[in-house]
Amino acid sequence: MIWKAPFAAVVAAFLAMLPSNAAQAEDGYDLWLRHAPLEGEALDALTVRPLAVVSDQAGNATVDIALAELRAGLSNMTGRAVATAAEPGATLIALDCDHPQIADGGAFSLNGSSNGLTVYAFEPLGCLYGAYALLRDLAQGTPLGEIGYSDAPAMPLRMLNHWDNPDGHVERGYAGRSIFDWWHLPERLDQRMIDYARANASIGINGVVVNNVNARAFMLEPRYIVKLARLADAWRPYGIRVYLSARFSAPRDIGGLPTADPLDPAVRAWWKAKADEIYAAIPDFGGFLVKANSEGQPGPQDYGRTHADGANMMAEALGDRGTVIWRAFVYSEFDDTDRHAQAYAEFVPLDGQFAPNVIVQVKNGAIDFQPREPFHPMFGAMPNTRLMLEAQITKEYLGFASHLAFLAPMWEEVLEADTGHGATVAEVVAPVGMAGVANTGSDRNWSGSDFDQANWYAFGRLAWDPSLSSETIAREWAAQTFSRAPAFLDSVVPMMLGSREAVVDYMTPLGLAHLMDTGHHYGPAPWVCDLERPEWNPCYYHRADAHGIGFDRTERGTHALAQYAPSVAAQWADPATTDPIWLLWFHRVSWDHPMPSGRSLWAELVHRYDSGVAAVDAMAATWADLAPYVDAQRHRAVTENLAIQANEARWWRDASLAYWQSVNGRELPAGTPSPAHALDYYRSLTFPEAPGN
Ligand code: BDP
Repeated sequence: MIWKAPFAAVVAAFLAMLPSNAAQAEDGYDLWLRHAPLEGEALDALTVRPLAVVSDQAGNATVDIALAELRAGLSNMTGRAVATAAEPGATLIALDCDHPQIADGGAFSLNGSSNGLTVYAFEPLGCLYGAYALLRDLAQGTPLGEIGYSDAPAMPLRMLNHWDNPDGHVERGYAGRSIFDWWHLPERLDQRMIDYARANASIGINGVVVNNVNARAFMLEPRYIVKLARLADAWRPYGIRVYLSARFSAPRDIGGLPTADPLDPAVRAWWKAKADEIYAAIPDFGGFLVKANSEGQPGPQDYGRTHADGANMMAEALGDRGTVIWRAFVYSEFDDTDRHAQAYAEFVPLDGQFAPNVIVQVKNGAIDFQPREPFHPMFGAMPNTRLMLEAQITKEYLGFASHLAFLAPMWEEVLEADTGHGATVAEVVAPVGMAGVANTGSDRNWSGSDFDQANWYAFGRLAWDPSLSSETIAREWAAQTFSRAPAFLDSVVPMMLGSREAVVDYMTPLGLAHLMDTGHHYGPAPWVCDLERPEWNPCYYHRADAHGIGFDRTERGTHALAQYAPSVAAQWADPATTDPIWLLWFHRVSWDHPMPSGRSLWAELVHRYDSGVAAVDAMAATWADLAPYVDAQRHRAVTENLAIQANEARWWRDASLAYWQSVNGRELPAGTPSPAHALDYYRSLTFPEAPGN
């Protein structure tokens, strides 16, 4: 078959000339780990000579994964077989995973030359992270010989929190059912569990809380411990430790005790025995995540004890084997102070009282994962407590999976914020870590939409290195996920970077918040004012009437602003000088309030809604132009989502404006289109079947 090789070469050359959408359809399952064929200089550097990938530490499970990833990735990228032993004259990629000069904790160094590249690390995990970093660099088109740098994770704990229930439902999940098949574990381990670990390890995630913070106590029973042990065994070589959300009342719920009082000796003994039982099965079990005395969950306050009493009791049970991650997301139906101020008020007085193996996990903002919130005032205010940042990757309040919103700019905004206590938020949490509420599900593309994969990716990358810019992350992700063509990236990256601001504009502009419909949080409902708990009502947050709109958190109002350091509070104290993005978060102003743009508040609000809608239309146009660079299946999927988003952005704008007009009795500025329907229409819409609730 002498014709075969030249014919194949001709075909390959022809295929290389075609835009990539002529290639096989893709469904997104491979995430950013597609390792698409290289071209040009990057390909030449890998194909001038035979390629070999080797390590003296082969045989170690983690090193073997690194070797297998490199061999498979390189062979995909080059279209050639990769040798598993050094051959004379080969380009050698070597893993040295026992190198004393590199730090532990996953650090690595990549040293490329024209002859090959060595990954240096102190331990196998560093080699694995180095291998993924190398693949990431190559997949972006960097020639092997130009790769040379050292890297190490900035934060020790980089974790995902799954709000997955044991029955497969995912609270605030918009990507299908849970990826965890508890029913068939431990006997059956789905391949998805390995692919999930790969994806996480490739972005440095090293901890996974497998179950919802609204936890079922039975997940601590022996039958679940064996299931969890199977996952722990599967993920260990990927550097991932498992954690459980623990229900505080478990000693009562499943332990047969009459109380869960943290100071009760029998309760303490129960948790100690439970911890021992878990460690016997999972020696590197990470620890417990606890949501206590929040939204109806049990906690130490049920017994007149503090959060520190509860957390320290569980920390004692774990000892130096693990960590208690105690959530600061608390607000109470019996507390009529501003919800914004409640977590700070409960936790800051406890500074210094938490055991060394307790971490307090603080949401990025003081309310609840809104499209935009100022950083939580607890950051920087508890210097003697280990604080960790909690971000939400799943888009509960940002349009679910169908709205394109790249969240790195939102997290970057928080991480870069100067707390006024001598550190940025990133500096406060860097010694501890970051947790992200996962957006994974059983959907083929994992996250319910192709672009939501970018948020999983961005979370991991920022937890690894919070100084990375959103732009760098977007570029990396888009190059690996879709196409490294410069023309594609120059267009898709700005589109991603502006996408979250578009959501802010059409949902909650100028510092408005929590205007989503009740329960499921799908769509607008600023008119809801009659729910039993005041802080569940959108009216509680916007406070709009004929005179004005906004929440006064200055000393004339709830004084929550005083929880920020003086230098920060000063920036937001005066409505005339407050950045408009925070205006209605901290101030109540009249509809005629003059804005820096020269418009009145009312005109500015209308303008922002219109900008948000226009931005979505612009994203759809940009994406349409990018069809030549993207396989048809994923291109169409994104196009369909953008059409949903365009409709829903208009719905948000129209419903919100119709409601504000009903309150302020004002006309829209000249030339502004009226809402498509009367307010009653928007109010009549109900969505009992909305997902994730
Ligand atoms: C809210 C979610 C709710 C979570 C809660 C939490 O609506 O489902 O249980 O946060 O973080 O945003 O505990």
